[in-house]
Amino acid sequence: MRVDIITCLPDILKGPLDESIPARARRKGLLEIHIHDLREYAEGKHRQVDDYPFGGGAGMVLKPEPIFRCLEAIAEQGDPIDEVIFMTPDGEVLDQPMANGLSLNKRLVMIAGHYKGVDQRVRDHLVTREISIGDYVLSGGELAAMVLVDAVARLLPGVLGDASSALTDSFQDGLLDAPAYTRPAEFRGDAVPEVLTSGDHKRIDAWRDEQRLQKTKARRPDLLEKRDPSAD
Ligand code: 6GU
Repeated sequence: MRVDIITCLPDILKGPLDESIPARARRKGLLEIHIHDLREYAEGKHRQVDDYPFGGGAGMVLKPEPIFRCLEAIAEQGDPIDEVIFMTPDGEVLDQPMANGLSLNKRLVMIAGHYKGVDQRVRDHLVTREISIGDYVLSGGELAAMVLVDAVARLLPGVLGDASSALTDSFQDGLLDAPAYTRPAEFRGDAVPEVLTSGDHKRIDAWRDEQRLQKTKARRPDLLEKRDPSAD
């Protein structure tokens, strides 16, 4: 998969994408990330990327011309673009099924804007999807774009070592994960549940299923209502 990210703050994005799962996906050649500094597509001595909102109000709005020019330059390279995603708190809220669906694409573009937004003509003419990462406001779309890249990158075939591990995640079948333990079997007087050291995989699976169900009931009953019964 290729992901192009359009931003005025390219430095924010560099660190996280050079670490952990996105970095592993890139090393394996399964993910290619191109970061585009919007300022390079802005004109004039000041290379201005934003301006005051027509009609007044607080905050600056990203100008349309640099974004159009940047996207046109991006579209000339590589495979056809599948989705142009604008990261915005008023978008569709990201969840696991959405990440699964996006991971099937060959090429995504993400636009990370200011929190006061972007000229509406960008949204009307370039953007094919608007995505939020939750019901709270961030100061820009960069961190949200990172979250989306990470959620998608770990689903690309071959990125995770154990092929089944993405499928057993919390949320992947609508339930939260069971508690996990590692050695030592007893730590400061607190022992690992006996079943996990029993070697009886049928019992272990049954215990985990029950733990997942109880945890989901207690913490996220909304997930049980939304759940697809065929997930069992
Ligand atoms: Cl995508 N952008 C911003 N600025 N804030 C957010 C968000 C996105 N998702 C949740 N809050």
